Formats: sequence, C-alpha cells, structure tokens
Amino acid sequence: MKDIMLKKKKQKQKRALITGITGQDGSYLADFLLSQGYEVFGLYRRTSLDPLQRIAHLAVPRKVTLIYGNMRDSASLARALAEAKPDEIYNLAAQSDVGVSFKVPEETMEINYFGLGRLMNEAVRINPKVRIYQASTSEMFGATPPPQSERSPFRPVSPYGESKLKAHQDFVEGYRKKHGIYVCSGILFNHESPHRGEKFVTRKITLSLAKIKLGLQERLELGNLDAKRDWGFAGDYVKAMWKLLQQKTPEDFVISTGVHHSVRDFVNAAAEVLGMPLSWSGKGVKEIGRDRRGIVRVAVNPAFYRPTDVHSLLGDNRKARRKLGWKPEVSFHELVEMMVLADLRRVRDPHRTD
Ligand code: GDR
Repeated sequence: MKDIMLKKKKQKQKRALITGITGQDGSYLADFLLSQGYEVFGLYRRTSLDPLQRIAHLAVPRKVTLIYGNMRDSASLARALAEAKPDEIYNLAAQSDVGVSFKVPEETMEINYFGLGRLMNEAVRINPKVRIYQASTSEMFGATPPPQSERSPFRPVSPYGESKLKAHQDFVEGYRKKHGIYVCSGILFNHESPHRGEKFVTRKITLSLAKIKLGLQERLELGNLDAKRDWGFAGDYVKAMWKLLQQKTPEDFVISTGVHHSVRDFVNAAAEVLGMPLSWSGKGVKEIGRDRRGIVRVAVNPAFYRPTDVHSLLGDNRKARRKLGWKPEVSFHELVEMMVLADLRRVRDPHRTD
C-alpha cells in the first residue's frame, strides 16, 4: 500500500527542463522549481571554463540532473528531451550579451532564433502537450519610447534584439496560433543579482567599485552613462517565469519593476553603499566621476559604447500584477546593496563560492 502511494506521488512529480542552466537565471530558477517539488533537468554546454560554478550547490549534491546538449544540434536536444521527458521547458539558453551581438550577429541568430526552433520542433514531436517558456526580452522594444507594455510596438536596435524578436514572432506567437501549442514569452526587463555575469554593466560596476574600495583597482571605465534601465532582482523574476506556465491559456507578459534609473544612477547608488560618494564633471565621453579626494574613479571609454543602444526602458507590469498576481519584491536600492556587499565579500575572500 505504502509502495503504491509512493509510486503515485512519484508519478505526479512534475519534470522541468531548463536550457541555459549554468546562467544567472538558470540557477535561481532551478532552486525555485526544486522548492516547488519539481524534478529538474538542466541542459548545459561544455566550455573550457568551469560552466558549473553558479550551480555547484545544485550539481554536486545531484539535486539537478545535468544533460549535455547544444542549441545548435537537434540530435543532442532530442536526446536531452527523451531523457528529461519534461512537462515544462524553460528556454534560457542564449547568446545574451547585447554588445557582443554586434560582433557575432550570425552566431546570435543561430542560437537565439534557430536554437528555439530546433528545441520546439523536437519537444512538440515528443510531447505535443509540453509547456514552453521562452526568455524574451525588453531589448525587443529597442527604440520604442517608455513605458513599454505588451501592446507596445517592437523596434529592436541590436542583432540580439532582432534575434529574440524573430524567435518570439515565429515560434512563440506563430506556433501558438498555428499549432495550438502552450508556449509563451516572458518579456523580461533587466534583472540582476550577485550571480550576474561580470560583463553586464551592474556587476561590472559593483565588482569594480568593491575592488577600488579595497585598493585593488584604480578606476572603472564604462560606456553610455545616460542609458536607462528598469532593473529588478533575478530571484523575483524566475517566479514569474514559472507563473507564466501555470496559466490556463498561454499568454505573453512584461516582467519589470516599473521604475528605471540611468547607468550613472547605478554607479552613484553603489558608490554610496561603499561610503565613497562621487562627484561628476565633463560631458559625454569626457565625463568623469571623482571621489572625495578628487581622484578619478569612473571614466567614460568610447570602446564600451555600442553602435546603437537602447536609451530608455521602463516596463509597464500591470498585466503581470493583475493576471499572474506577481510583483517585484526587491527594490532598486536593495538590489544595489545586495550586489555591492556580495562583491565586497568576494573581493576580500576570493575563495568564497556563494
Ligand atoms: P543590456 O544589459 O544590454 O540592457 O541587456 P547591459 O548590462 O549589458 O547594459 C545595460 C546598459 O548599460 C550600458 N553600458 C554598459 N554595458 C556594459 N555591458 N558594459 C559597460 O561598460 C557599459 N557602459 C554602459 C549599455 O550600453 C546599456 O545601455 C541585458 C542582457 O541580460 C540581455 O540578455 C537581456 O535581454 C536584457 O538585459 C533585458
């Protein structure tokens, strides 16, 4: 009897496959799905660097089953799907660096667009009832002025934004309409955390300022300080991903905080946390930020400008609040403080893995 009960319970356990498990969102989402009782499978790509760093706490105790696979390779995706037999798929795998996408536009399209096509074709062939979450992005709005909502037009200004828009139109909207598949896009605005990659501007700022504070770095060089982003906490946003797949009918949602700040604001907030406020002078590429002693700590370097940049993103999240019952929990200043303090701890003790 007990065995039958256990079996029944086991049968009911939902299975999720996360592509891009080794990224910032992959690790938060895996933690969250495990807490919801899911069996979690993660698709990962072998690289020369240790790709499992962010998920060591999940991979080593084997909480997540890792499956080797590649978004460029249909056969590897078919194998992964056959092993994971997912009820839900979260497609987080991407060439996600907007700046880099100008240098490798074809590769960006190959992974972000064709990759989703391959994944969906294989997934639906195996299980037409599977539910698929696609990581869409506020970069799809591009030049559309703020605030941006689900009804705003898409006008991407980068190869990254274009690849994500095409994936959204062809495979999310298209497959949903034509084939009745449960697939939806979370149109996520920027979301950050202490696990953000070091090349993205928030993490670059918090890590560099922590090093400057401890005398290990002279100055921080940035590009466009005037760009405005709607920055939220990744831990909050993965909950929205899950909620998107629990709806009766699949729909797309903007996920954002509804507040935005400039890159300069982020620098100022981080510097304040470290007790080293900055004063600014100059304009454009000549702009600099000095500390109390007058030493230049932040400077603009044109090398970090993009050929075209998105100037201002501010997400209207009312639909998500209303229909999903989702709201962001971590404020801008709490997020900045969380990231700065984590980097300060890491810089003081480089052996930390948290
Ligand atoms: P973004 O994030 O392009 O919005 O995409 P990023 O942090 O790279 O840039 C934000 C803004 O900061 C400006 N900026 C700099 N950016 C970087 N990386 N490095 C710099 O030195 C620098 N100086 C100024 C940028 O020009 C830009 O305006 C992120 C990614 O995670 C995408 O994958 C995701 O889809 C979107 O967020 C939502």
